[in-house]
Amino acid sequence: MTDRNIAHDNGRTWWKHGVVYQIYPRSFYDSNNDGIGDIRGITGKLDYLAWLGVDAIWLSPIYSSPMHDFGYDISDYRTVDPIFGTLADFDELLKYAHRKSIRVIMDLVINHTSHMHPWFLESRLSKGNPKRDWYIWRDGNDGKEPNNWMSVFGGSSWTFDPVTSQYYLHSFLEEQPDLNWRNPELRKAVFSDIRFWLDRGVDGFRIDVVNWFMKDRFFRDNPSLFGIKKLQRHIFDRNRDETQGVIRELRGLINTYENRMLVGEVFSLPPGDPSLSARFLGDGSDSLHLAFDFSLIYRFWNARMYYKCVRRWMKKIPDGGWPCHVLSNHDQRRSASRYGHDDDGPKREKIAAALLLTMKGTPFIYYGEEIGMRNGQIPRDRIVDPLGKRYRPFYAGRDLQRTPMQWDDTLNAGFSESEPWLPVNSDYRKTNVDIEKNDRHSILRFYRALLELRRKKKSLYSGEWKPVIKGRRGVIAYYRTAGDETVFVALNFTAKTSHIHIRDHAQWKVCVSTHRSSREHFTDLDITLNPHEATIIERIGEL
Ligand code: TEU
Ligand code: CA
Repeated sequence: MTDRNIAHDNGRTWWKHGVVYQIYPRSFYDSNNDGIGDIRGITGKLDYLAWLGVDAIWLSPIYSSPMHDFGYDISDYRTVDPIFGTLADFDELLKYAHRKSIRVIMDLVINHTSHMHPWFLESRLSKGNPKRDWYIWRDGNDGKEPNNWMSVFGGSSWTFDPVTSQYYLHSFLEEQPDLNWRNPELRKAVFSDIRFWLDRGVDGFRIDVVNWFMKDRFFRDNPSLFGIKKLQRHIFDRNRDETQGVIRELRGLINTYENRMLVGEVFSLPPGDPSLSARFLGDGSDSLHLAFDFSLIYRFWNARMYYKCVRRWMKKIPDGGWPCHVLSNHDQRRSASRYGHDDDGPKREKIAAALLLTMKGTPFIYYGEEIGMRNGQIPRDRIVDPLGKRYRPFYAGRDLQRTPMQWDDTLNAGFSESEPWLPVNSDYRKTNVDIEKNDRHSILRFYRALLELRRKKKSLYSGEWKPVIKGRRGVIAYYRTAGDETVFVALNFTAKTSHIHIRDHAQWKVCVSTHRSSREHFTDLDITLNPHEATIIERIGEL
């Protein structure tokens, strides 16, 4: 693979210095007009992704699946679901993506499989089946579930199977039985499936619920949380230290290939403590390359809180580890919907984008975030997410953040010529790629400018982070430095002007800004920030 730029250090550190774009394949682009996005659809949009300037794409699962959880229930790790295309389509995507220096990361869902995976079909046949121990089976406790563990999708984690009169464990849906990671044969089988994709040339994996693999050997009851019976502290079915052993083994496998990476979804509730994620970074070479911290996703719009979140995360990163940052994903409300629906919303999107793309650490962009896509409106009878079906009308589920990508203002936002699997957001006539490409002030053009700057500036893609203003009066400001290159980032989270004055006797010039032209120069950091201004300047000399 040829590299577009120096940010890649001959490919070895692309995952540190690049930017990853998450694609929910069902919703990106439909190449054959059956209403569902597919692999060829992604291949067809590689030019767009290269124009935008991302370095890698992560695909939510495209493997064979009965789709009870839209692909997060896998029935065969080595095939592509026909809804998305064929293995040949995938190889073609990989080839063309690599030609454009875009890496491809797959989702790896190995805490559980589908209940239709041949391993589980065998496992449930009899207690003596050789694959019995590949899943987690237990006798009932006085005619009830083996213990009190609760599924994140509601109800008990145990389902009774009349075939052998035992219960099996499922941390999610009953159609998603948990694998038994204590079984060495199971480990071998999964690792060999992983090798299948590494050998094809995929550049890495995003690992689903990486902190849930190992369960307590004694199946002890979880204690309750806040004294509420239905809420649990998941100390026995999640977050077990033993899981690190599995990850270390997996990293060992990954290390036998060149330039591949692992990013883990460390999911815990209640959210907000990054130390768990940090533990998965090990010493930088023995565990995951990257681990998500979702703290920002759960914060209200407030400079002080945002600063604290980022600071806490940065402080936890172990020596040799590397941070990453994310504003949204397919499970969470879209970031643009969190910043408010008044006129300030779109301005805040730009502030958040500037933070995401100028921080130290690998940024992840959720498809559509770059055009300011918001949560969709899904009528009750169109809800398909199992969570939405279970909890509506109190919680509409995750369909809202998975609506089709808005390409242009034609039928179905240019996503498909047929009725899409989820309705297109009604704002698609003004929020779409086509319109925003031609609008200098659009959020899309702002993302693109930031991505371009980040690629050019070593201080941004690999430098140190030195915070200066830590949320005081609604402003976050920091230096990014590498060698003698220095960039200064100023973000005004509020609707009021704010004055910064740091007497550093240096000369500065604007790189990217929501309010200023690149011709503007400063002497000293003497800037009056406009309401909702994000400005990035570079040091060009001494006074
Ligand atoms: O998510 C883990 C997870 O716990 C979330 O599902 C979360 O609880 C939920 O979205 C409520 O916000 C991963 C995947 O990202 C998710 O899409 C899958 O449904 C889940 O694992 C099971 O594989
Ligand atoms: Ca299709």
